[in-house]
Amino acid sequence: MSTKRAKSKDDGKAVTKRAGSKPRKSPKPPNDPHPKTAAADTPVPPPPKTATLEGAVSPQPPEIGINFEDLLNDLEDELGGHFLDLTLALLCPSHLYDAHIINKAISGVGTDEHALIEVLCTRSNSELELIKEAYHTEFRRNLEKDISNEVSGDFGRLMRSVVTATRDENKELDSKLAETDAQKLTAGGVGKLGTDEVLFNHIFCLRSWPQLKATFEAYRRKNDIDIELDIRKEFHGEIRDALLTIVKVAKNMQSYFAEKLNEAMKGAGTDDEALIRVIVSRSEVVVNNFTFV
Ligand SMILES: [Ca+2]
Repeated sequence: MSTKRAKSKDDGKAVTKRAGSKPRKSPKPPNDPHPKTAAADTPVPPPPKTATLEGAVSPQPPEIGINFEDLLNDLEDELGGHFLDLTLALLCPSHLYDAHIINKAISGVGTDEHALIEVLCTRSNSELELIKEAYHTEFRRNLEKDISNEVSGDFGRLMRSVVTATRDENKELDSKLAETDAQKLTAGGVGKLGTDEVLFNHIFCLRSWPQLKATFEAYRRKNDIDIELDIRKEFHGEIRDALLTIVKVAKNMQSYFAEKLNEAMKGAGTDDEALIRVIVSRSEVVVNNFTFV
């Protein structure tokens, strides 16, 4: 590719590039050059060097032939820091990127529940299927089994249900069902001592997004209170975060991700990893009509 070398800036530092020869580095997936599998310590192979931009999701692949390895090497020469991470991540197909995010979230000691919730509770069935496929290809592991092993309790059950990718995707609304579900959620939540977690799991993981939105509206009409407030009373910890995420996504997915962006940037400093994760995962979906709240 280009042999042009010029000054480039990243993180405030000017870097002078050499003309002519350039070091060749291995292409790497975003954020995590060689992530390890959850259980085995086997290095994950980098993306195939013969890969082209065919299949990349954002930006759309150009029609002209570009050697992917050359492109990655040139980007690594020209850029650095978080801007390089972001650029490489944007070149990665979103389901592959998500597979790496999940692997990183469950690898090693502990679990990054926030990343797991953000990815698994917001993707469509077809996206989840692609993620599972990419996870298997990249790490030679079964995502559903890894999730089962990694997270337990009510939160684990919810994550297992979500990852089965069986959410109804019928676009037609059933208003009677919304009323019935709102009634069941009331009876199984604030209407009883304790909480019927299985019921919440069933409705939140199987109903379509528009159906859930209608259910939450019915819940508000019936109880004169948003379901988020009752979820906060009935649940604690990660299961609460996951259910609240599903409510927010059902009501307005763009607002949910706008909120995530705000969380990543507010206050002193920036959660760069979360910022890159949100920008990359939504770049092809909402970048043209983002709503800031
Ligand atoms: Ca209760």
